[in-house]
Amino acid sequence: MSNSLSKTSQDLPIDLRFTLQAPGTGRLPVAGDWNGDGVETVGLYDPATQTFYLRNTNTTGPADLTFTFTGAGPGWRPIAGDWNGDGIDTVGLYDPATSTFYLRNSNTTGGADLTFVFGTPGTDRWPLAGDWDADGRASIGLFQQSNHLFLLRNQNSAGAASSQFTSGTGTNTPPVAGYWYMP
Ligand SMILES: [Ca+2]
Ligand SMILES: [Ca+2]
Ligand SMILES: [Ca+2]
Repeated sequence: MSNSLSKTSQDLPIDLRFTLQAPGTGRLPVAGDWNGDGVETVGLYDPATQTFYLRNTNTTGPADLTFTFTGAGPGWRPIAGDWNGDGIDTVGLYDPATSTFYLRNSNTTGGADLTFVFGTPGTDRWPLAGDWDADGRASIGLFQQSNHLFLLRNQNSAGAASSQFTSGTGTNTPPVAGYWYMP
């Protein structure tokens, strides 16, 4: 992972360095516990082919899971979380053109199990996922890069933000959620 993703410091040491062997350009990273063993590992999403590549260990090697997200469009951005509280993180996609989330409850080829609109469209919108209210289920959020506004919702459904706040500075700071970059 690049230090540029860090939200806490430019000086954090890199603890792990490895390659997910899924060559190509334009891949977007995701992270999650794909097999429920308590360890978060990496994955990549290829918007050009709507294909996810997930690996179950943070070591160099090929994907353990490869599948396509049926119905995905170009420009959609990946997220991952345990939407249904079964201990397994699964993938989702966010379409910034319509501000629509598409969440799937298994890491297999298929379409969205949950589809809903949250927030307003904009190319500066980046999707987030986390268990914001600690009820055992992950839900979605948005980071609006232009004004550094975080919008979090505690349910995976259409509706208003459960909380919102501004944070950070700079113009090219993608958000992160999870434990890897916490101080
Ligand atoms: Ca795992
Ligand atoms: Ca799950
Ligand atoms: Ca939750």
